[in-house]
Amino acid sequence: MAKKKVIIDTDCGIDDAQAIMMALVAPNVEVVGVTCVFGNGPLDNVCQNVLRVLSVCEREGVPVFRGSGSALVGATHPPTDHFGTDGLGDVIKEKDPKWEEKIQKEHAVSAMIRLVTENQNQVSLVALGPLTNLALAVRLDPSFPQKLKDLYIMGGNMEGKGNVSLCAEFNFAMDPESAYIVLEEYLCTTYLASWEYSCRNGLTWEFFEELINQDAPAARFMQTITSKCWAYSKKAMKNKRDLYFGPAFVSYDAYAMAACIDGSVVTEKIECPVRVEMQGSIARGMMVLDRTNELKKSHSVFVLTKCDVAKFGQLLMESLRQPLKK
Ligand SMILES: [Ca+2]
Repeated sequence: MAKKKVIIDTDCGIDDAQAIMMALVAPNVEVVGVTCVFGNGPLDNVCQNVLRVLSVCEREGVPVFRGSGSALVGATHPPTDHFGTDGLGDVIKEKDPKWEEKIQKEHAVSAMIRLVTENQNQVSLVALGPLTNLALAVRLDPSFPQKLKDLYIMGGNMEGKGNVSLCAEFNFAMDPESAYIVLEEYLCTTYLASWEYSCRNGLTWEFFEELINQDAPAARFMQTITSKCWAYSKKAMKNKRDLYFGPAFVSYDAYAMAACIDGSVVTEKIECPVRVEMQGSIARGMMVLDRTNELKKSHSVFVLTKCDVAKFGQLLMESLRQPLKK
């Protein structure tokens, strides 16, 4: 069977690293490129983080492209307290002096358009960061979305609960205009793994311990980057997530990736139009579900609601058993 071609658009924080590893290990997936965007860290850090993940998995052949370093509108001030200032928990000391040479010369947005045009209706795009590169892609090539096989997004919210602000989820809040453009103009089949979806399908901290204590380089890498990160500490209760959903280990981006790799991981979803709020003092960046079609939109997306947590956990476990034996 032909492998599923996947482009990963990422702001490579710790959960992105997890999601990328999940794609790399999946036997039915070919990662045709990784495109970088600002978000969990500044763009330079994101690029280096992706290279580190590929190196740990001994998959340096996957091309990495540099994309947008800031939002379409307004200044960007990503919080630095979640996955550290570098996005990977501020524990990696050694820096590859030649990392810039390992990044492709072609811009991420051009690469996305080229790869998808060369493989029409065959590429799944998995977006794990702010949607700036995707918004630029549809501006440069309005036919880009219809050339995709499908689109998977980690982002937005479905219950009005926010993590980075009162009502907005991080990826959408970092660039609300781009999130708006993508959800209005990408008329391809779209699956949304919202913040609440991942939080409602969390795993136990006992599972997390088992996950990172596996005997493989990728597991040891994950253990290192989560070692000093409060987001991966079960002691760091009293955050919004635990307050809303109870304590759990939640690897956000991995939920969108799992849906792409194996559709049967998703057991329930809602099909409806959605829109992103761009104005407002408390709801900027919030996604709303229009279940009664008041917005009169012609396009609906699939908002994921329930996950086969056991199957998802299995994908996580396998993703850290890398590099694969040759
Ligand atoms: Ca991310």
